[in-house]
Amino acid sequence: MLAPLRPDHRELLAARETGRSLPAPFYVSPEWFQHDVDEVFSKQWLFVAAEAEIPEPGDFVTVNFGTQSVIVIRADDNTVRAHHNVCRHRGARLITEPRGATGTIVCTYHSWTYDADGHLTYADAQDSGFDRKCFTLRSVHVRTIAGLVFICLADEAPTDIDEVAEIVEPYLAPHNLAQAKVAKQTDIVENGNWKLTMENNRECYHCNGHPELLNVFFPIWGYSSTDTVPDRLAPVFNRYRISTAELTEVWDRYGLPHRNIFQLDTRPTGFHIEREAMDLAGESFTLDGSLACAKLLTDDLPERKLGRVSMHLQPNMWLHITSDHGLLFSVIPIAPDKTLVRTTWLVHRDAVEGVDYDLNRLTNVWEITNQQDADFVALAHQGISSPAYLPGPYGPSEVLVEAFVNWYITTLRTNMGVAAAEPG
Ligand code: 3BY
Ligand code: FES
Repeated sequence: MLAPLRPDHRELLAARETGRSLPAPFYVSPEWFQHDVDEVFSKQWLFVAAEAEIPEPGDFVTVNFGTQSVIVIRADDNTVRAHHNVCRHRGARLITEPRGATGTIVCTYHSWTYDADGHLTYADAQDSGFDRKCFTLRSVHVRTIAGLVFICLADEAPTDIDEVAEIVEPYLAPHNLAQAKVAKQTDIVENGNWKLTMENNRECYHCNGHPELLNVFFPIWGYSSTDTVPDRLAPVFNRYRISTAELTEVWDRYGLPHRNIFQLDTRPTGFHIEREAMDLAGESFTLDGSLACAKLLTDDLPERKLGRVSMHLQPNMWLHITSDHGLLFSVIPIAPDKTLVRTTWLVHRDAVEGVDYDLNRLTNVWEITNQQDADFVALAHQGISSPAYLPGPYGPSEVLVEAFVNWYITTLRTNMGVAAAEPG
């Protein structure tokens, strides 16, 4: 049974003013948290894993949020399947480990046994009329896009995922993430609401707080190449324009799409994808911008300097890909003030640690950046928890934050049947 929408919350949702951060209850109230779990995380497509995490049949990861748990497993035919992690006998959770490899899924309670497709293959001591076919695991929608695994828990998943895949696949597929291997994965629990984690990701207004990342990341969000930029950004913007012109030739030579596509708040599965130059050596997310992994992700794309492909997808992911590695981020809400941020570094399957890459050099800049971001998110959550908090205005460099918040409000209004209040 879903939590009912309190009248004051219905009013807040109807009346939300655009152009400003959200009123406090959206971030701190346990009821809103439950609405987010029920109406956003249980209904949208969620990024939950890289295919590289489950390369062989039988490899699985489990994804938990709220009271839900899902098994994402590679089947014998090499496709990825997702099932509710709930036994069809008397409901026990089947797999408690976060990841692993298994020939069959065996319930530890009474040993009902399922294959990777979810079929019940064994149930001891049943009547002669017992039909195993009636007790297949309840499946969850699953979709892979260029090596990224998405699930949707709704009975009817948003259908625009096919259009999104068609647009983003040509950007992502040349980087071979489906054939990559995981070099490292980290989990950070941020002390803030999941929306603050997403909002923080969607702007570089705070990027002076990321001196290491800023060596290579042009903080140009919200400006187009013809805009007049603030004085402090002028030198960096100049370098950005020159590198972009150089890289555009390279991208065109290899047929790599690079148009900036911004559909973050105009569709159910909102997304943004872009190909951008990077500063200094322009090759990778290292302190000097030079490669972190000598073996590039794609054998037939031998350019070290490709800049980055970046994608942002509502509600819970973003990624960056350079010529030598992929960096994937997924966000899972744990509590109103606790959010899991999972970061996965992917390199070429044959890249050898200590030979082709040094793990510390590969992960250093983003491990530092993630910690800085976690600190910002905690500060934001603390401030918003005070009765003194009032929603504040978004500036020009916060367009992606605004798009996230607008998408979130539209999604909630649609899913909860709440109309926007008449202005005035
Ligand atoms: O990863 C990102 O896309 C954002 C932008 C700058 C900082 N950051 C965490
Ligand atoms: Fe799973 Fe009984 S609850 S076998």
